[in-house]
Amino acid sequence: MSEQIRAKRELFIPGHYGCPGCGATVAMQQTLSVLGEDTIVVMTAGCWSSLIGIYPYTCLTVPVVSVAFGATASVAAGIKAGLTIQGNDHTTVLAFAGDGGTFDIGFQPLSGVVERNDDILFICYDNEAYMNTGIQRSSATPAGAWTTTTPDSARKGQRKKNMVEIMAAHRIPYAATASIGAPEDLKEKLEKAKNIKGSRFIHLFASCPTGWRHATELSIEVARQAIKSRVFPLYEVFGGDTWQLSSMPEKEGVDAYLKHQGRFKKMSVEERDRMQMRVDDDWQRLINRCQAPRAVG
Ligand SMILES: Cc1ncc(C[n+]2csc(CCOP(=O)(O)OP(=O)(O)O)c2C)c(N)n1
Ligand SMILES: [Mg+2]
Repeated sequence: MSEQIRAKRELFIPGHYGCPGCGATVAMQQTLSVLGEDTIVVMTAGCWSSLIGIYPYTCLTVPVVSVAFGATASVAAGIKAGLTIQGNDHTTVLAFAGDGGTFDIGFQPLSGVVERNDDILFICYDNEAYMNTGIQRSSATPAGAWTTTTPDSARKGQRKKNMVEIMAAHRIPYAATASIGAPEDLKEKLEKAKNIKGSRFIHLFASCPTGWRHATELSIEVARQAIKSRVFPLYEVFGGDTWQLSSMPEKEGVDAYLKHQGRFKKMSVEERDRMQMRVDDDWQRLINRCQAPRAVG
C-alpha cells in the first residue's frame, strides 16, 4: 500500500474511562494530534493513568510508560537518554502529568531535569486539584475554590503557584501556557515545542466538570472564559527571558468565568473583588514582562 493511501493511525481511540466532558482527554487528543505517532508518553498517577484503561484495551496506541507519582520527568529523561544511545534522535518523549504530579509531588525531579536541560517535552494538564483521588486541593488550586480538603467552611486562601515563571527561571529553551479552550494556539505551541531541543514545558489548562462542578458540555466554554477574563493568560517564554503574550483579550471581569462553576458558588462579593484584584495585578505583572502580542482578539 502506498504511503498516500495508507490510513492515518488513530493515536487516541474510542473507549476511555474519563468522566463526560473531561478536559484532560481533550488535552491529550489535541497534543497527540500534533506530536504524531513517533511519541512515547510517560504518565503518572492521576486521572490519565486510570482513564486510559487496562491493557490491551487502553485508549492510546502510542507507547505509554506509567510511573510512580513523582517520577514523570526523570523517567522521561531516562528514556530519552536510552533512545539517544541507540542513535534515535527523532522520537518525542512526552511527560504528561497532572497539576499534583507537576506543581507538588513531581516538582523536584522536574526541576532537576530542566536544570540539566534534558531533551523532553513536559506537559502539565492542569485541572487545579487532585481529581483522581477525590478533588483534593493542590498548589495549582486557585484561591477561593472549594475542594474536599478546602470545604466551604475553609476554602483555599493561597494563590495558585506560577509554574511557568518557575520553569522560566531555569532558563529552559521554551515554556508556555496553553488551553484546551484555544486549540489553534495550542497546536502552534506544540509544533514549536516539538522542534526545539532541550527541556520544553507547557502548562495546559484542562477544565474538569466533576471537580469544578460545572455542566459537562461547558468544559471548553469555561476554558475560554478563563482566557477572556485573564484568569489564565496565554503566553510563551523563550530561553527564560523573552516573554511573549499569545493573545490580548479585552478586559472582562472574572464573574463570567466564575458563574458556571459550583466550586466558586460560595464566594462573597469581597472574595470576588479580591480575586479580580489579584487577576489584574498578575496581568499587569505579565504585561510588564512581555513583548507585543502576536494577535489581537
Ligand atoms: C506517592 C503517591 N502518593 C499518592 C498517590 C495517590 N494518588 C493517585 S492519583 C492522585 C491525584 C493526582 O492528582 P493530579 O496529579 O492533579 O492528577 P489528576 O488526578 O487531577 O488528573 C493521588 C494523590 C499515589 N498514587 N502515589
Ligand atoms: Mg489535577
